[in-house]
Amino acid sequence: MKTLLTQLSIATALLGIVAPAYSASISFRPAGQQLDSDPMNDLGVSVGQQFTFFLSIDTTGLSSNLKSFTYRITRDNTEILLEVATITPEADALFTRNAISDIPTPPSLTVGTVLYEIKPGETFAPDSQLDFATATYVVQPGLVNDGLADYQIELIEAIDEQDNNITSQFVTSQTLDLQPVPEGSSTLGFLALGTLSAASTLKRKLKPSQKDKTTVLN
Ligand SMILES: [Ca+2]
Ligand SMILES: [Ca+2]
Repeated sequence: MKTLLTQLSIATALLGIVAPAYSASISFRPAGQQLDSDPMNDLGVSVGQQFTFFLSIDTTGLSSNLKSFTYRITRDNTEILLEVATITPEADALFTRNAISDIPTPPSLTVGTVLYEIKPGETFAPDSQLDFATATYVVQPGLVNDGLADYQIELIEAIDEQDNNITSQFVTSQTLDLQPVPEGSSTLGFLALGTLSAASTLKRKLKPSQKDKTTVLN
């Protein structure tokens, strides 16, 4: 039984590499990975580094079209500072984006709340995945490995076409602890890494020219 469970978890992990989102969810990439003993996922970055989160909504398993969703981003300004956040062209074709509030919260957090509403005549069907926003940050001198969330997304409310609140059908939150990486490993921070093997493969492939290209694309 234990072997079967191990195989199942390995299979799940493998599936996760191909299709990270396997149920209705709100999420971001890079999701990081476990780099230490505290339970939160970690991402190694360097002070001064610019990087981009890709925010995604997944409606796998829902039974009705999604009409609107409201989410909250909490970020720690001592470790990462927001440069710019924008709706993606793909999402802009379907949704209107309304920034509801962006509130500094002592000692160092800012909490942003955003509402996406489907445009008239458009639909966002079940079993769809959409990168709906990008958010570019610069890593700050306060970067530290403290096991606390530096970046968190929470789905506050999801409403379907029949005006039902379907929030409970989603995986509604994800967190990440940014932390320093040793010299020479900073390229890891540019990537969404699922596994250590993926990390080593990608790290080998990441030539300086590609790194520059990544930055420009962001
Ligand atoms: Ca951790
Ligand atoms: Ca941190």
